[in-house]
Amino acid sequence: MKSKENQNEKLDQLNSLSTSNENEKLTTNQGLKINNNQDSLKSGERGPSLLEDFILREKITHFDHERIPERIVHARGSGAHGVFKLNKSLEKYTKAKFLSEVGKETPVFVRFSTVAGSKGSTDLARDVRGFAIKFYTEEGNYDLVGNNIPVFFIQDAMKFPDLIHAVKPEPDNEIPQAASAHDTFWDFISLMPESMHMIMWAMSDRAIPRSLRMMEGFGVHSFKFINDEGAVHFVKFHFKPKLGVHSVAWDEAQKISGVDSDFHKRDLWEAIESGNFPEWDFGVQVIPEEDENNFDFDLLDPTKLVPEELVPVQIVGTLTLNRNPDNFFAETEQVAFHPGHLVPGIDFSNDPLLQGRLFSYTDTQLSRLGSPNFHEIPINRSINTVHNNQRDGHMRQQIVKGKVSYEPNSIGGGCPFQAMMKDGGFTSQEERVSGTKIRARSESFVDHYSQAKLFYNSQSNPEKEHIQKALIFELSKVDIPEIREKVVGQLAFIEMDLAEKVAEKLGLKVKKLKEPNQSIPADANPASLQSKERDPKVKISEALSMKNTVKDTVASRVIGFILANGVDANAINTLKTKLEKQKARVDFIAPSLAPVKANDGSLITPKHTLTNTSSVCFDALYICSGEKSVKELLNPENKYTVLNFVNEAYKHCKAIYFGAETDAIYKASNVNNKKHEDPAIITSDNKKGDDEFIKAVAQHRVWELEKERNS
Ligand code: HDE
Repeated sequence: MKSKENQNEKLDQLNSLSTSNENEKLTTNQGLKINNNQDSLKSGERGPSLLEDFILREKITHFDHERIPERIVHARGSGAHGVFKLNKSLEKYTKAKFLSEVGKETPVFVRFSTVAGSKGSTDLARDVRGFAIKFYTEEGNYDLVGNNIPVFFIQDAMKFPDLIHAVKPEPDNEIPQAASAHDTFWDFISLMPESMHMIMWAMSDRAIPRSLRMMEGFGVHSFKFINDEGAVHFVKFHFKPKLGVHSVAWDEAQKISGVDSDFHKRDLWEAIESGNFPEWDFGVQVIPEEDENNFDFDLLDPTKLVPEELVPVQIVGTLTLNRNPDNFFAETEQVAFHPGHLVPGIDFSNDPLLQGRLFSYTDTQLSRLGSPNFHEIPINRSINTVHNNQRDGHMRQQIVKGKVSYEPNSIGGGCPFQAMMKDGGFTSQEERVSGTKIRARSESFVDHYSQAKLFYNSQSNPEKEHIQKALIFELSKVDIPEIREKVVGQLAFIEMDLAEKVAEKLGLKVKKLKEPNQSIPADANPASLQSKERDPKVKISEALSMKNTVKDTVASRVIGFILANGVDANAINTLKTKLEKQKARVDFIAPSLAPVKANDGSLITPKHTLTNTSSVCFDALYICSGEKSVKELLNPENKYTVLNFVNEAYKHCKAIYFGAETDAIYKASNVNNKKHEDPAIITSDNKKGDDEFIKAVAQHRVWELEKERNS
């Protein structure tokens, strides 16, 4: 019923565009009312068009320039507005007002993205996800431009263009799109031991999230907090999703890319529209400046994380996304983030990757948005009024009055004045810096494998298997055998068992490398050449495994109800009410879009047909009760599709509920004949019902039964 209402609402909206305000007439960009928007001006009805047709030319010229260059990385994105609320003051560590006053609410705009693919590429690529937040604070905009993975591939900004060139489609034939499974990426990686920790994350299920709402966010680099007294602490930023961190299976990801390449974008949009607002706990790991050198890794090295066992994450705030953009281009496309958009109380560390970023982001906006006035685009405007002597430039919006555009001045009464520190004037940390001018890397960056090991060893068995399979998939797409061999050689430094399992499927023998990067001259700094492992304090970290994530909610999960005429209305309504009470969503899937007549005569409007969607778009399936319905679902026209739904959901470790009288479907599917105690398969036989099903949906998947389900 709901979907019918939605349809009507949509029609109303469409109609309202033409009828809502009769006084709103079509005009040119100069405000001239247009009398005919159907035909161009011609010399005779069948004659050539006239050059003087300024209305046609304005319309087409604007159209010709509708596209702007897409982001060089993170081109594909989805954004939303929201609010950041502080629940616990960090005043002890930082003078940033939005982190000091308990209860304070700061408006935000968040943009999630994939990295490698172009703007029109699929959401479900195996990739890192960007997690960029613009906080519109009263002290100016603060941007936290992070990722869903807490470390990065490289240690120094110098290598970023190389990394991105390697992962992007190959330059001769522009293949493959939004995929790292190709020669140039793995060629680069095979020669970059420092990337191995990140590779473990990127090959894990973190790189194929179920939803943008179910990913963690990390600031990645160490930043600095500065308090009122000038005391300095290092800080790592974390966002932990209240729905838990969940992912799809790789087979599923590939299929979603075909069925709905906007899967994440749509999921975020629909969750917000339905009032299921995505939420994250915001937390910080705070480290006193004097402890900087007390770790078995360098805090400035972006290929390292700070294990939560060493420094716990203090949860201090909540990030909630509660409003979709009104216009994708104006907001999500034109939003311009920059790690250098700071507020007093937060500063950079000397992480050499972060330092390079500080230059890059303004530069890229200049070519992407085309003007130094990108801060005047509504989505980028600070809520604190901007006063300065910058003037002019492309597309200037602000009309500044008066003669003065310099400082100091008397003519303008000295305005605008510099702000004292007590007025919130920004000052950088007074840091003593001395050193030889040198193009080199610190020896303290030299351990490339310990944390790769930490991550791999912290995974559950199914997670480890997924990493192995991802590596096998990726490397099997690499054409040059030597590259595969070298990567396997790198893996051997992480875990011999991992290297051997991958090698076996590639038909290789493991050869441990001696000098991983032979392309770097021998007199270059040794830090980038070899790895000297340290003995890390933490060998297993629970926070790194998704096994330990939140699994007690079905909120915003999408459950597909498969049904046909004669279905048991009562059973459907009972389960649907229970699920919706817990904020899950129910979608009806039927052989056609014609309303389904239930056994009590009521009509149910399907949202999908069996053929316009697929089980990969749902978190769980309910095969609705009713003998007649089952008969129709198993007729020759529907049988294959229905069984495919069930078999795929089974393969992808989802919860499946076989309602009463659906035995024939159960028996014809792959679920049958398994001797297992599978908690996520609900049948009337195993005496389980609605409540067990809902519990199973909340668990997300039974990954531990994956082998059994696929055997
Ligand atoms: Fe970015 N990055 N990046 N990056 N990055 C961009 O800026 C760059 C890095 C990240 O939704 C670009 O506006 C360099 C790390 C996100 O609009 C560009 C280096 C992390 C987004 C750029 C890095 C990120 C970007 C492209 C190495 C995680 C999307 C368009 C020195 C902490 C923001 C743009 C959005 C975007 C440069 C490394 C995150 C070209 C040079 C590490 C989330 O300026």
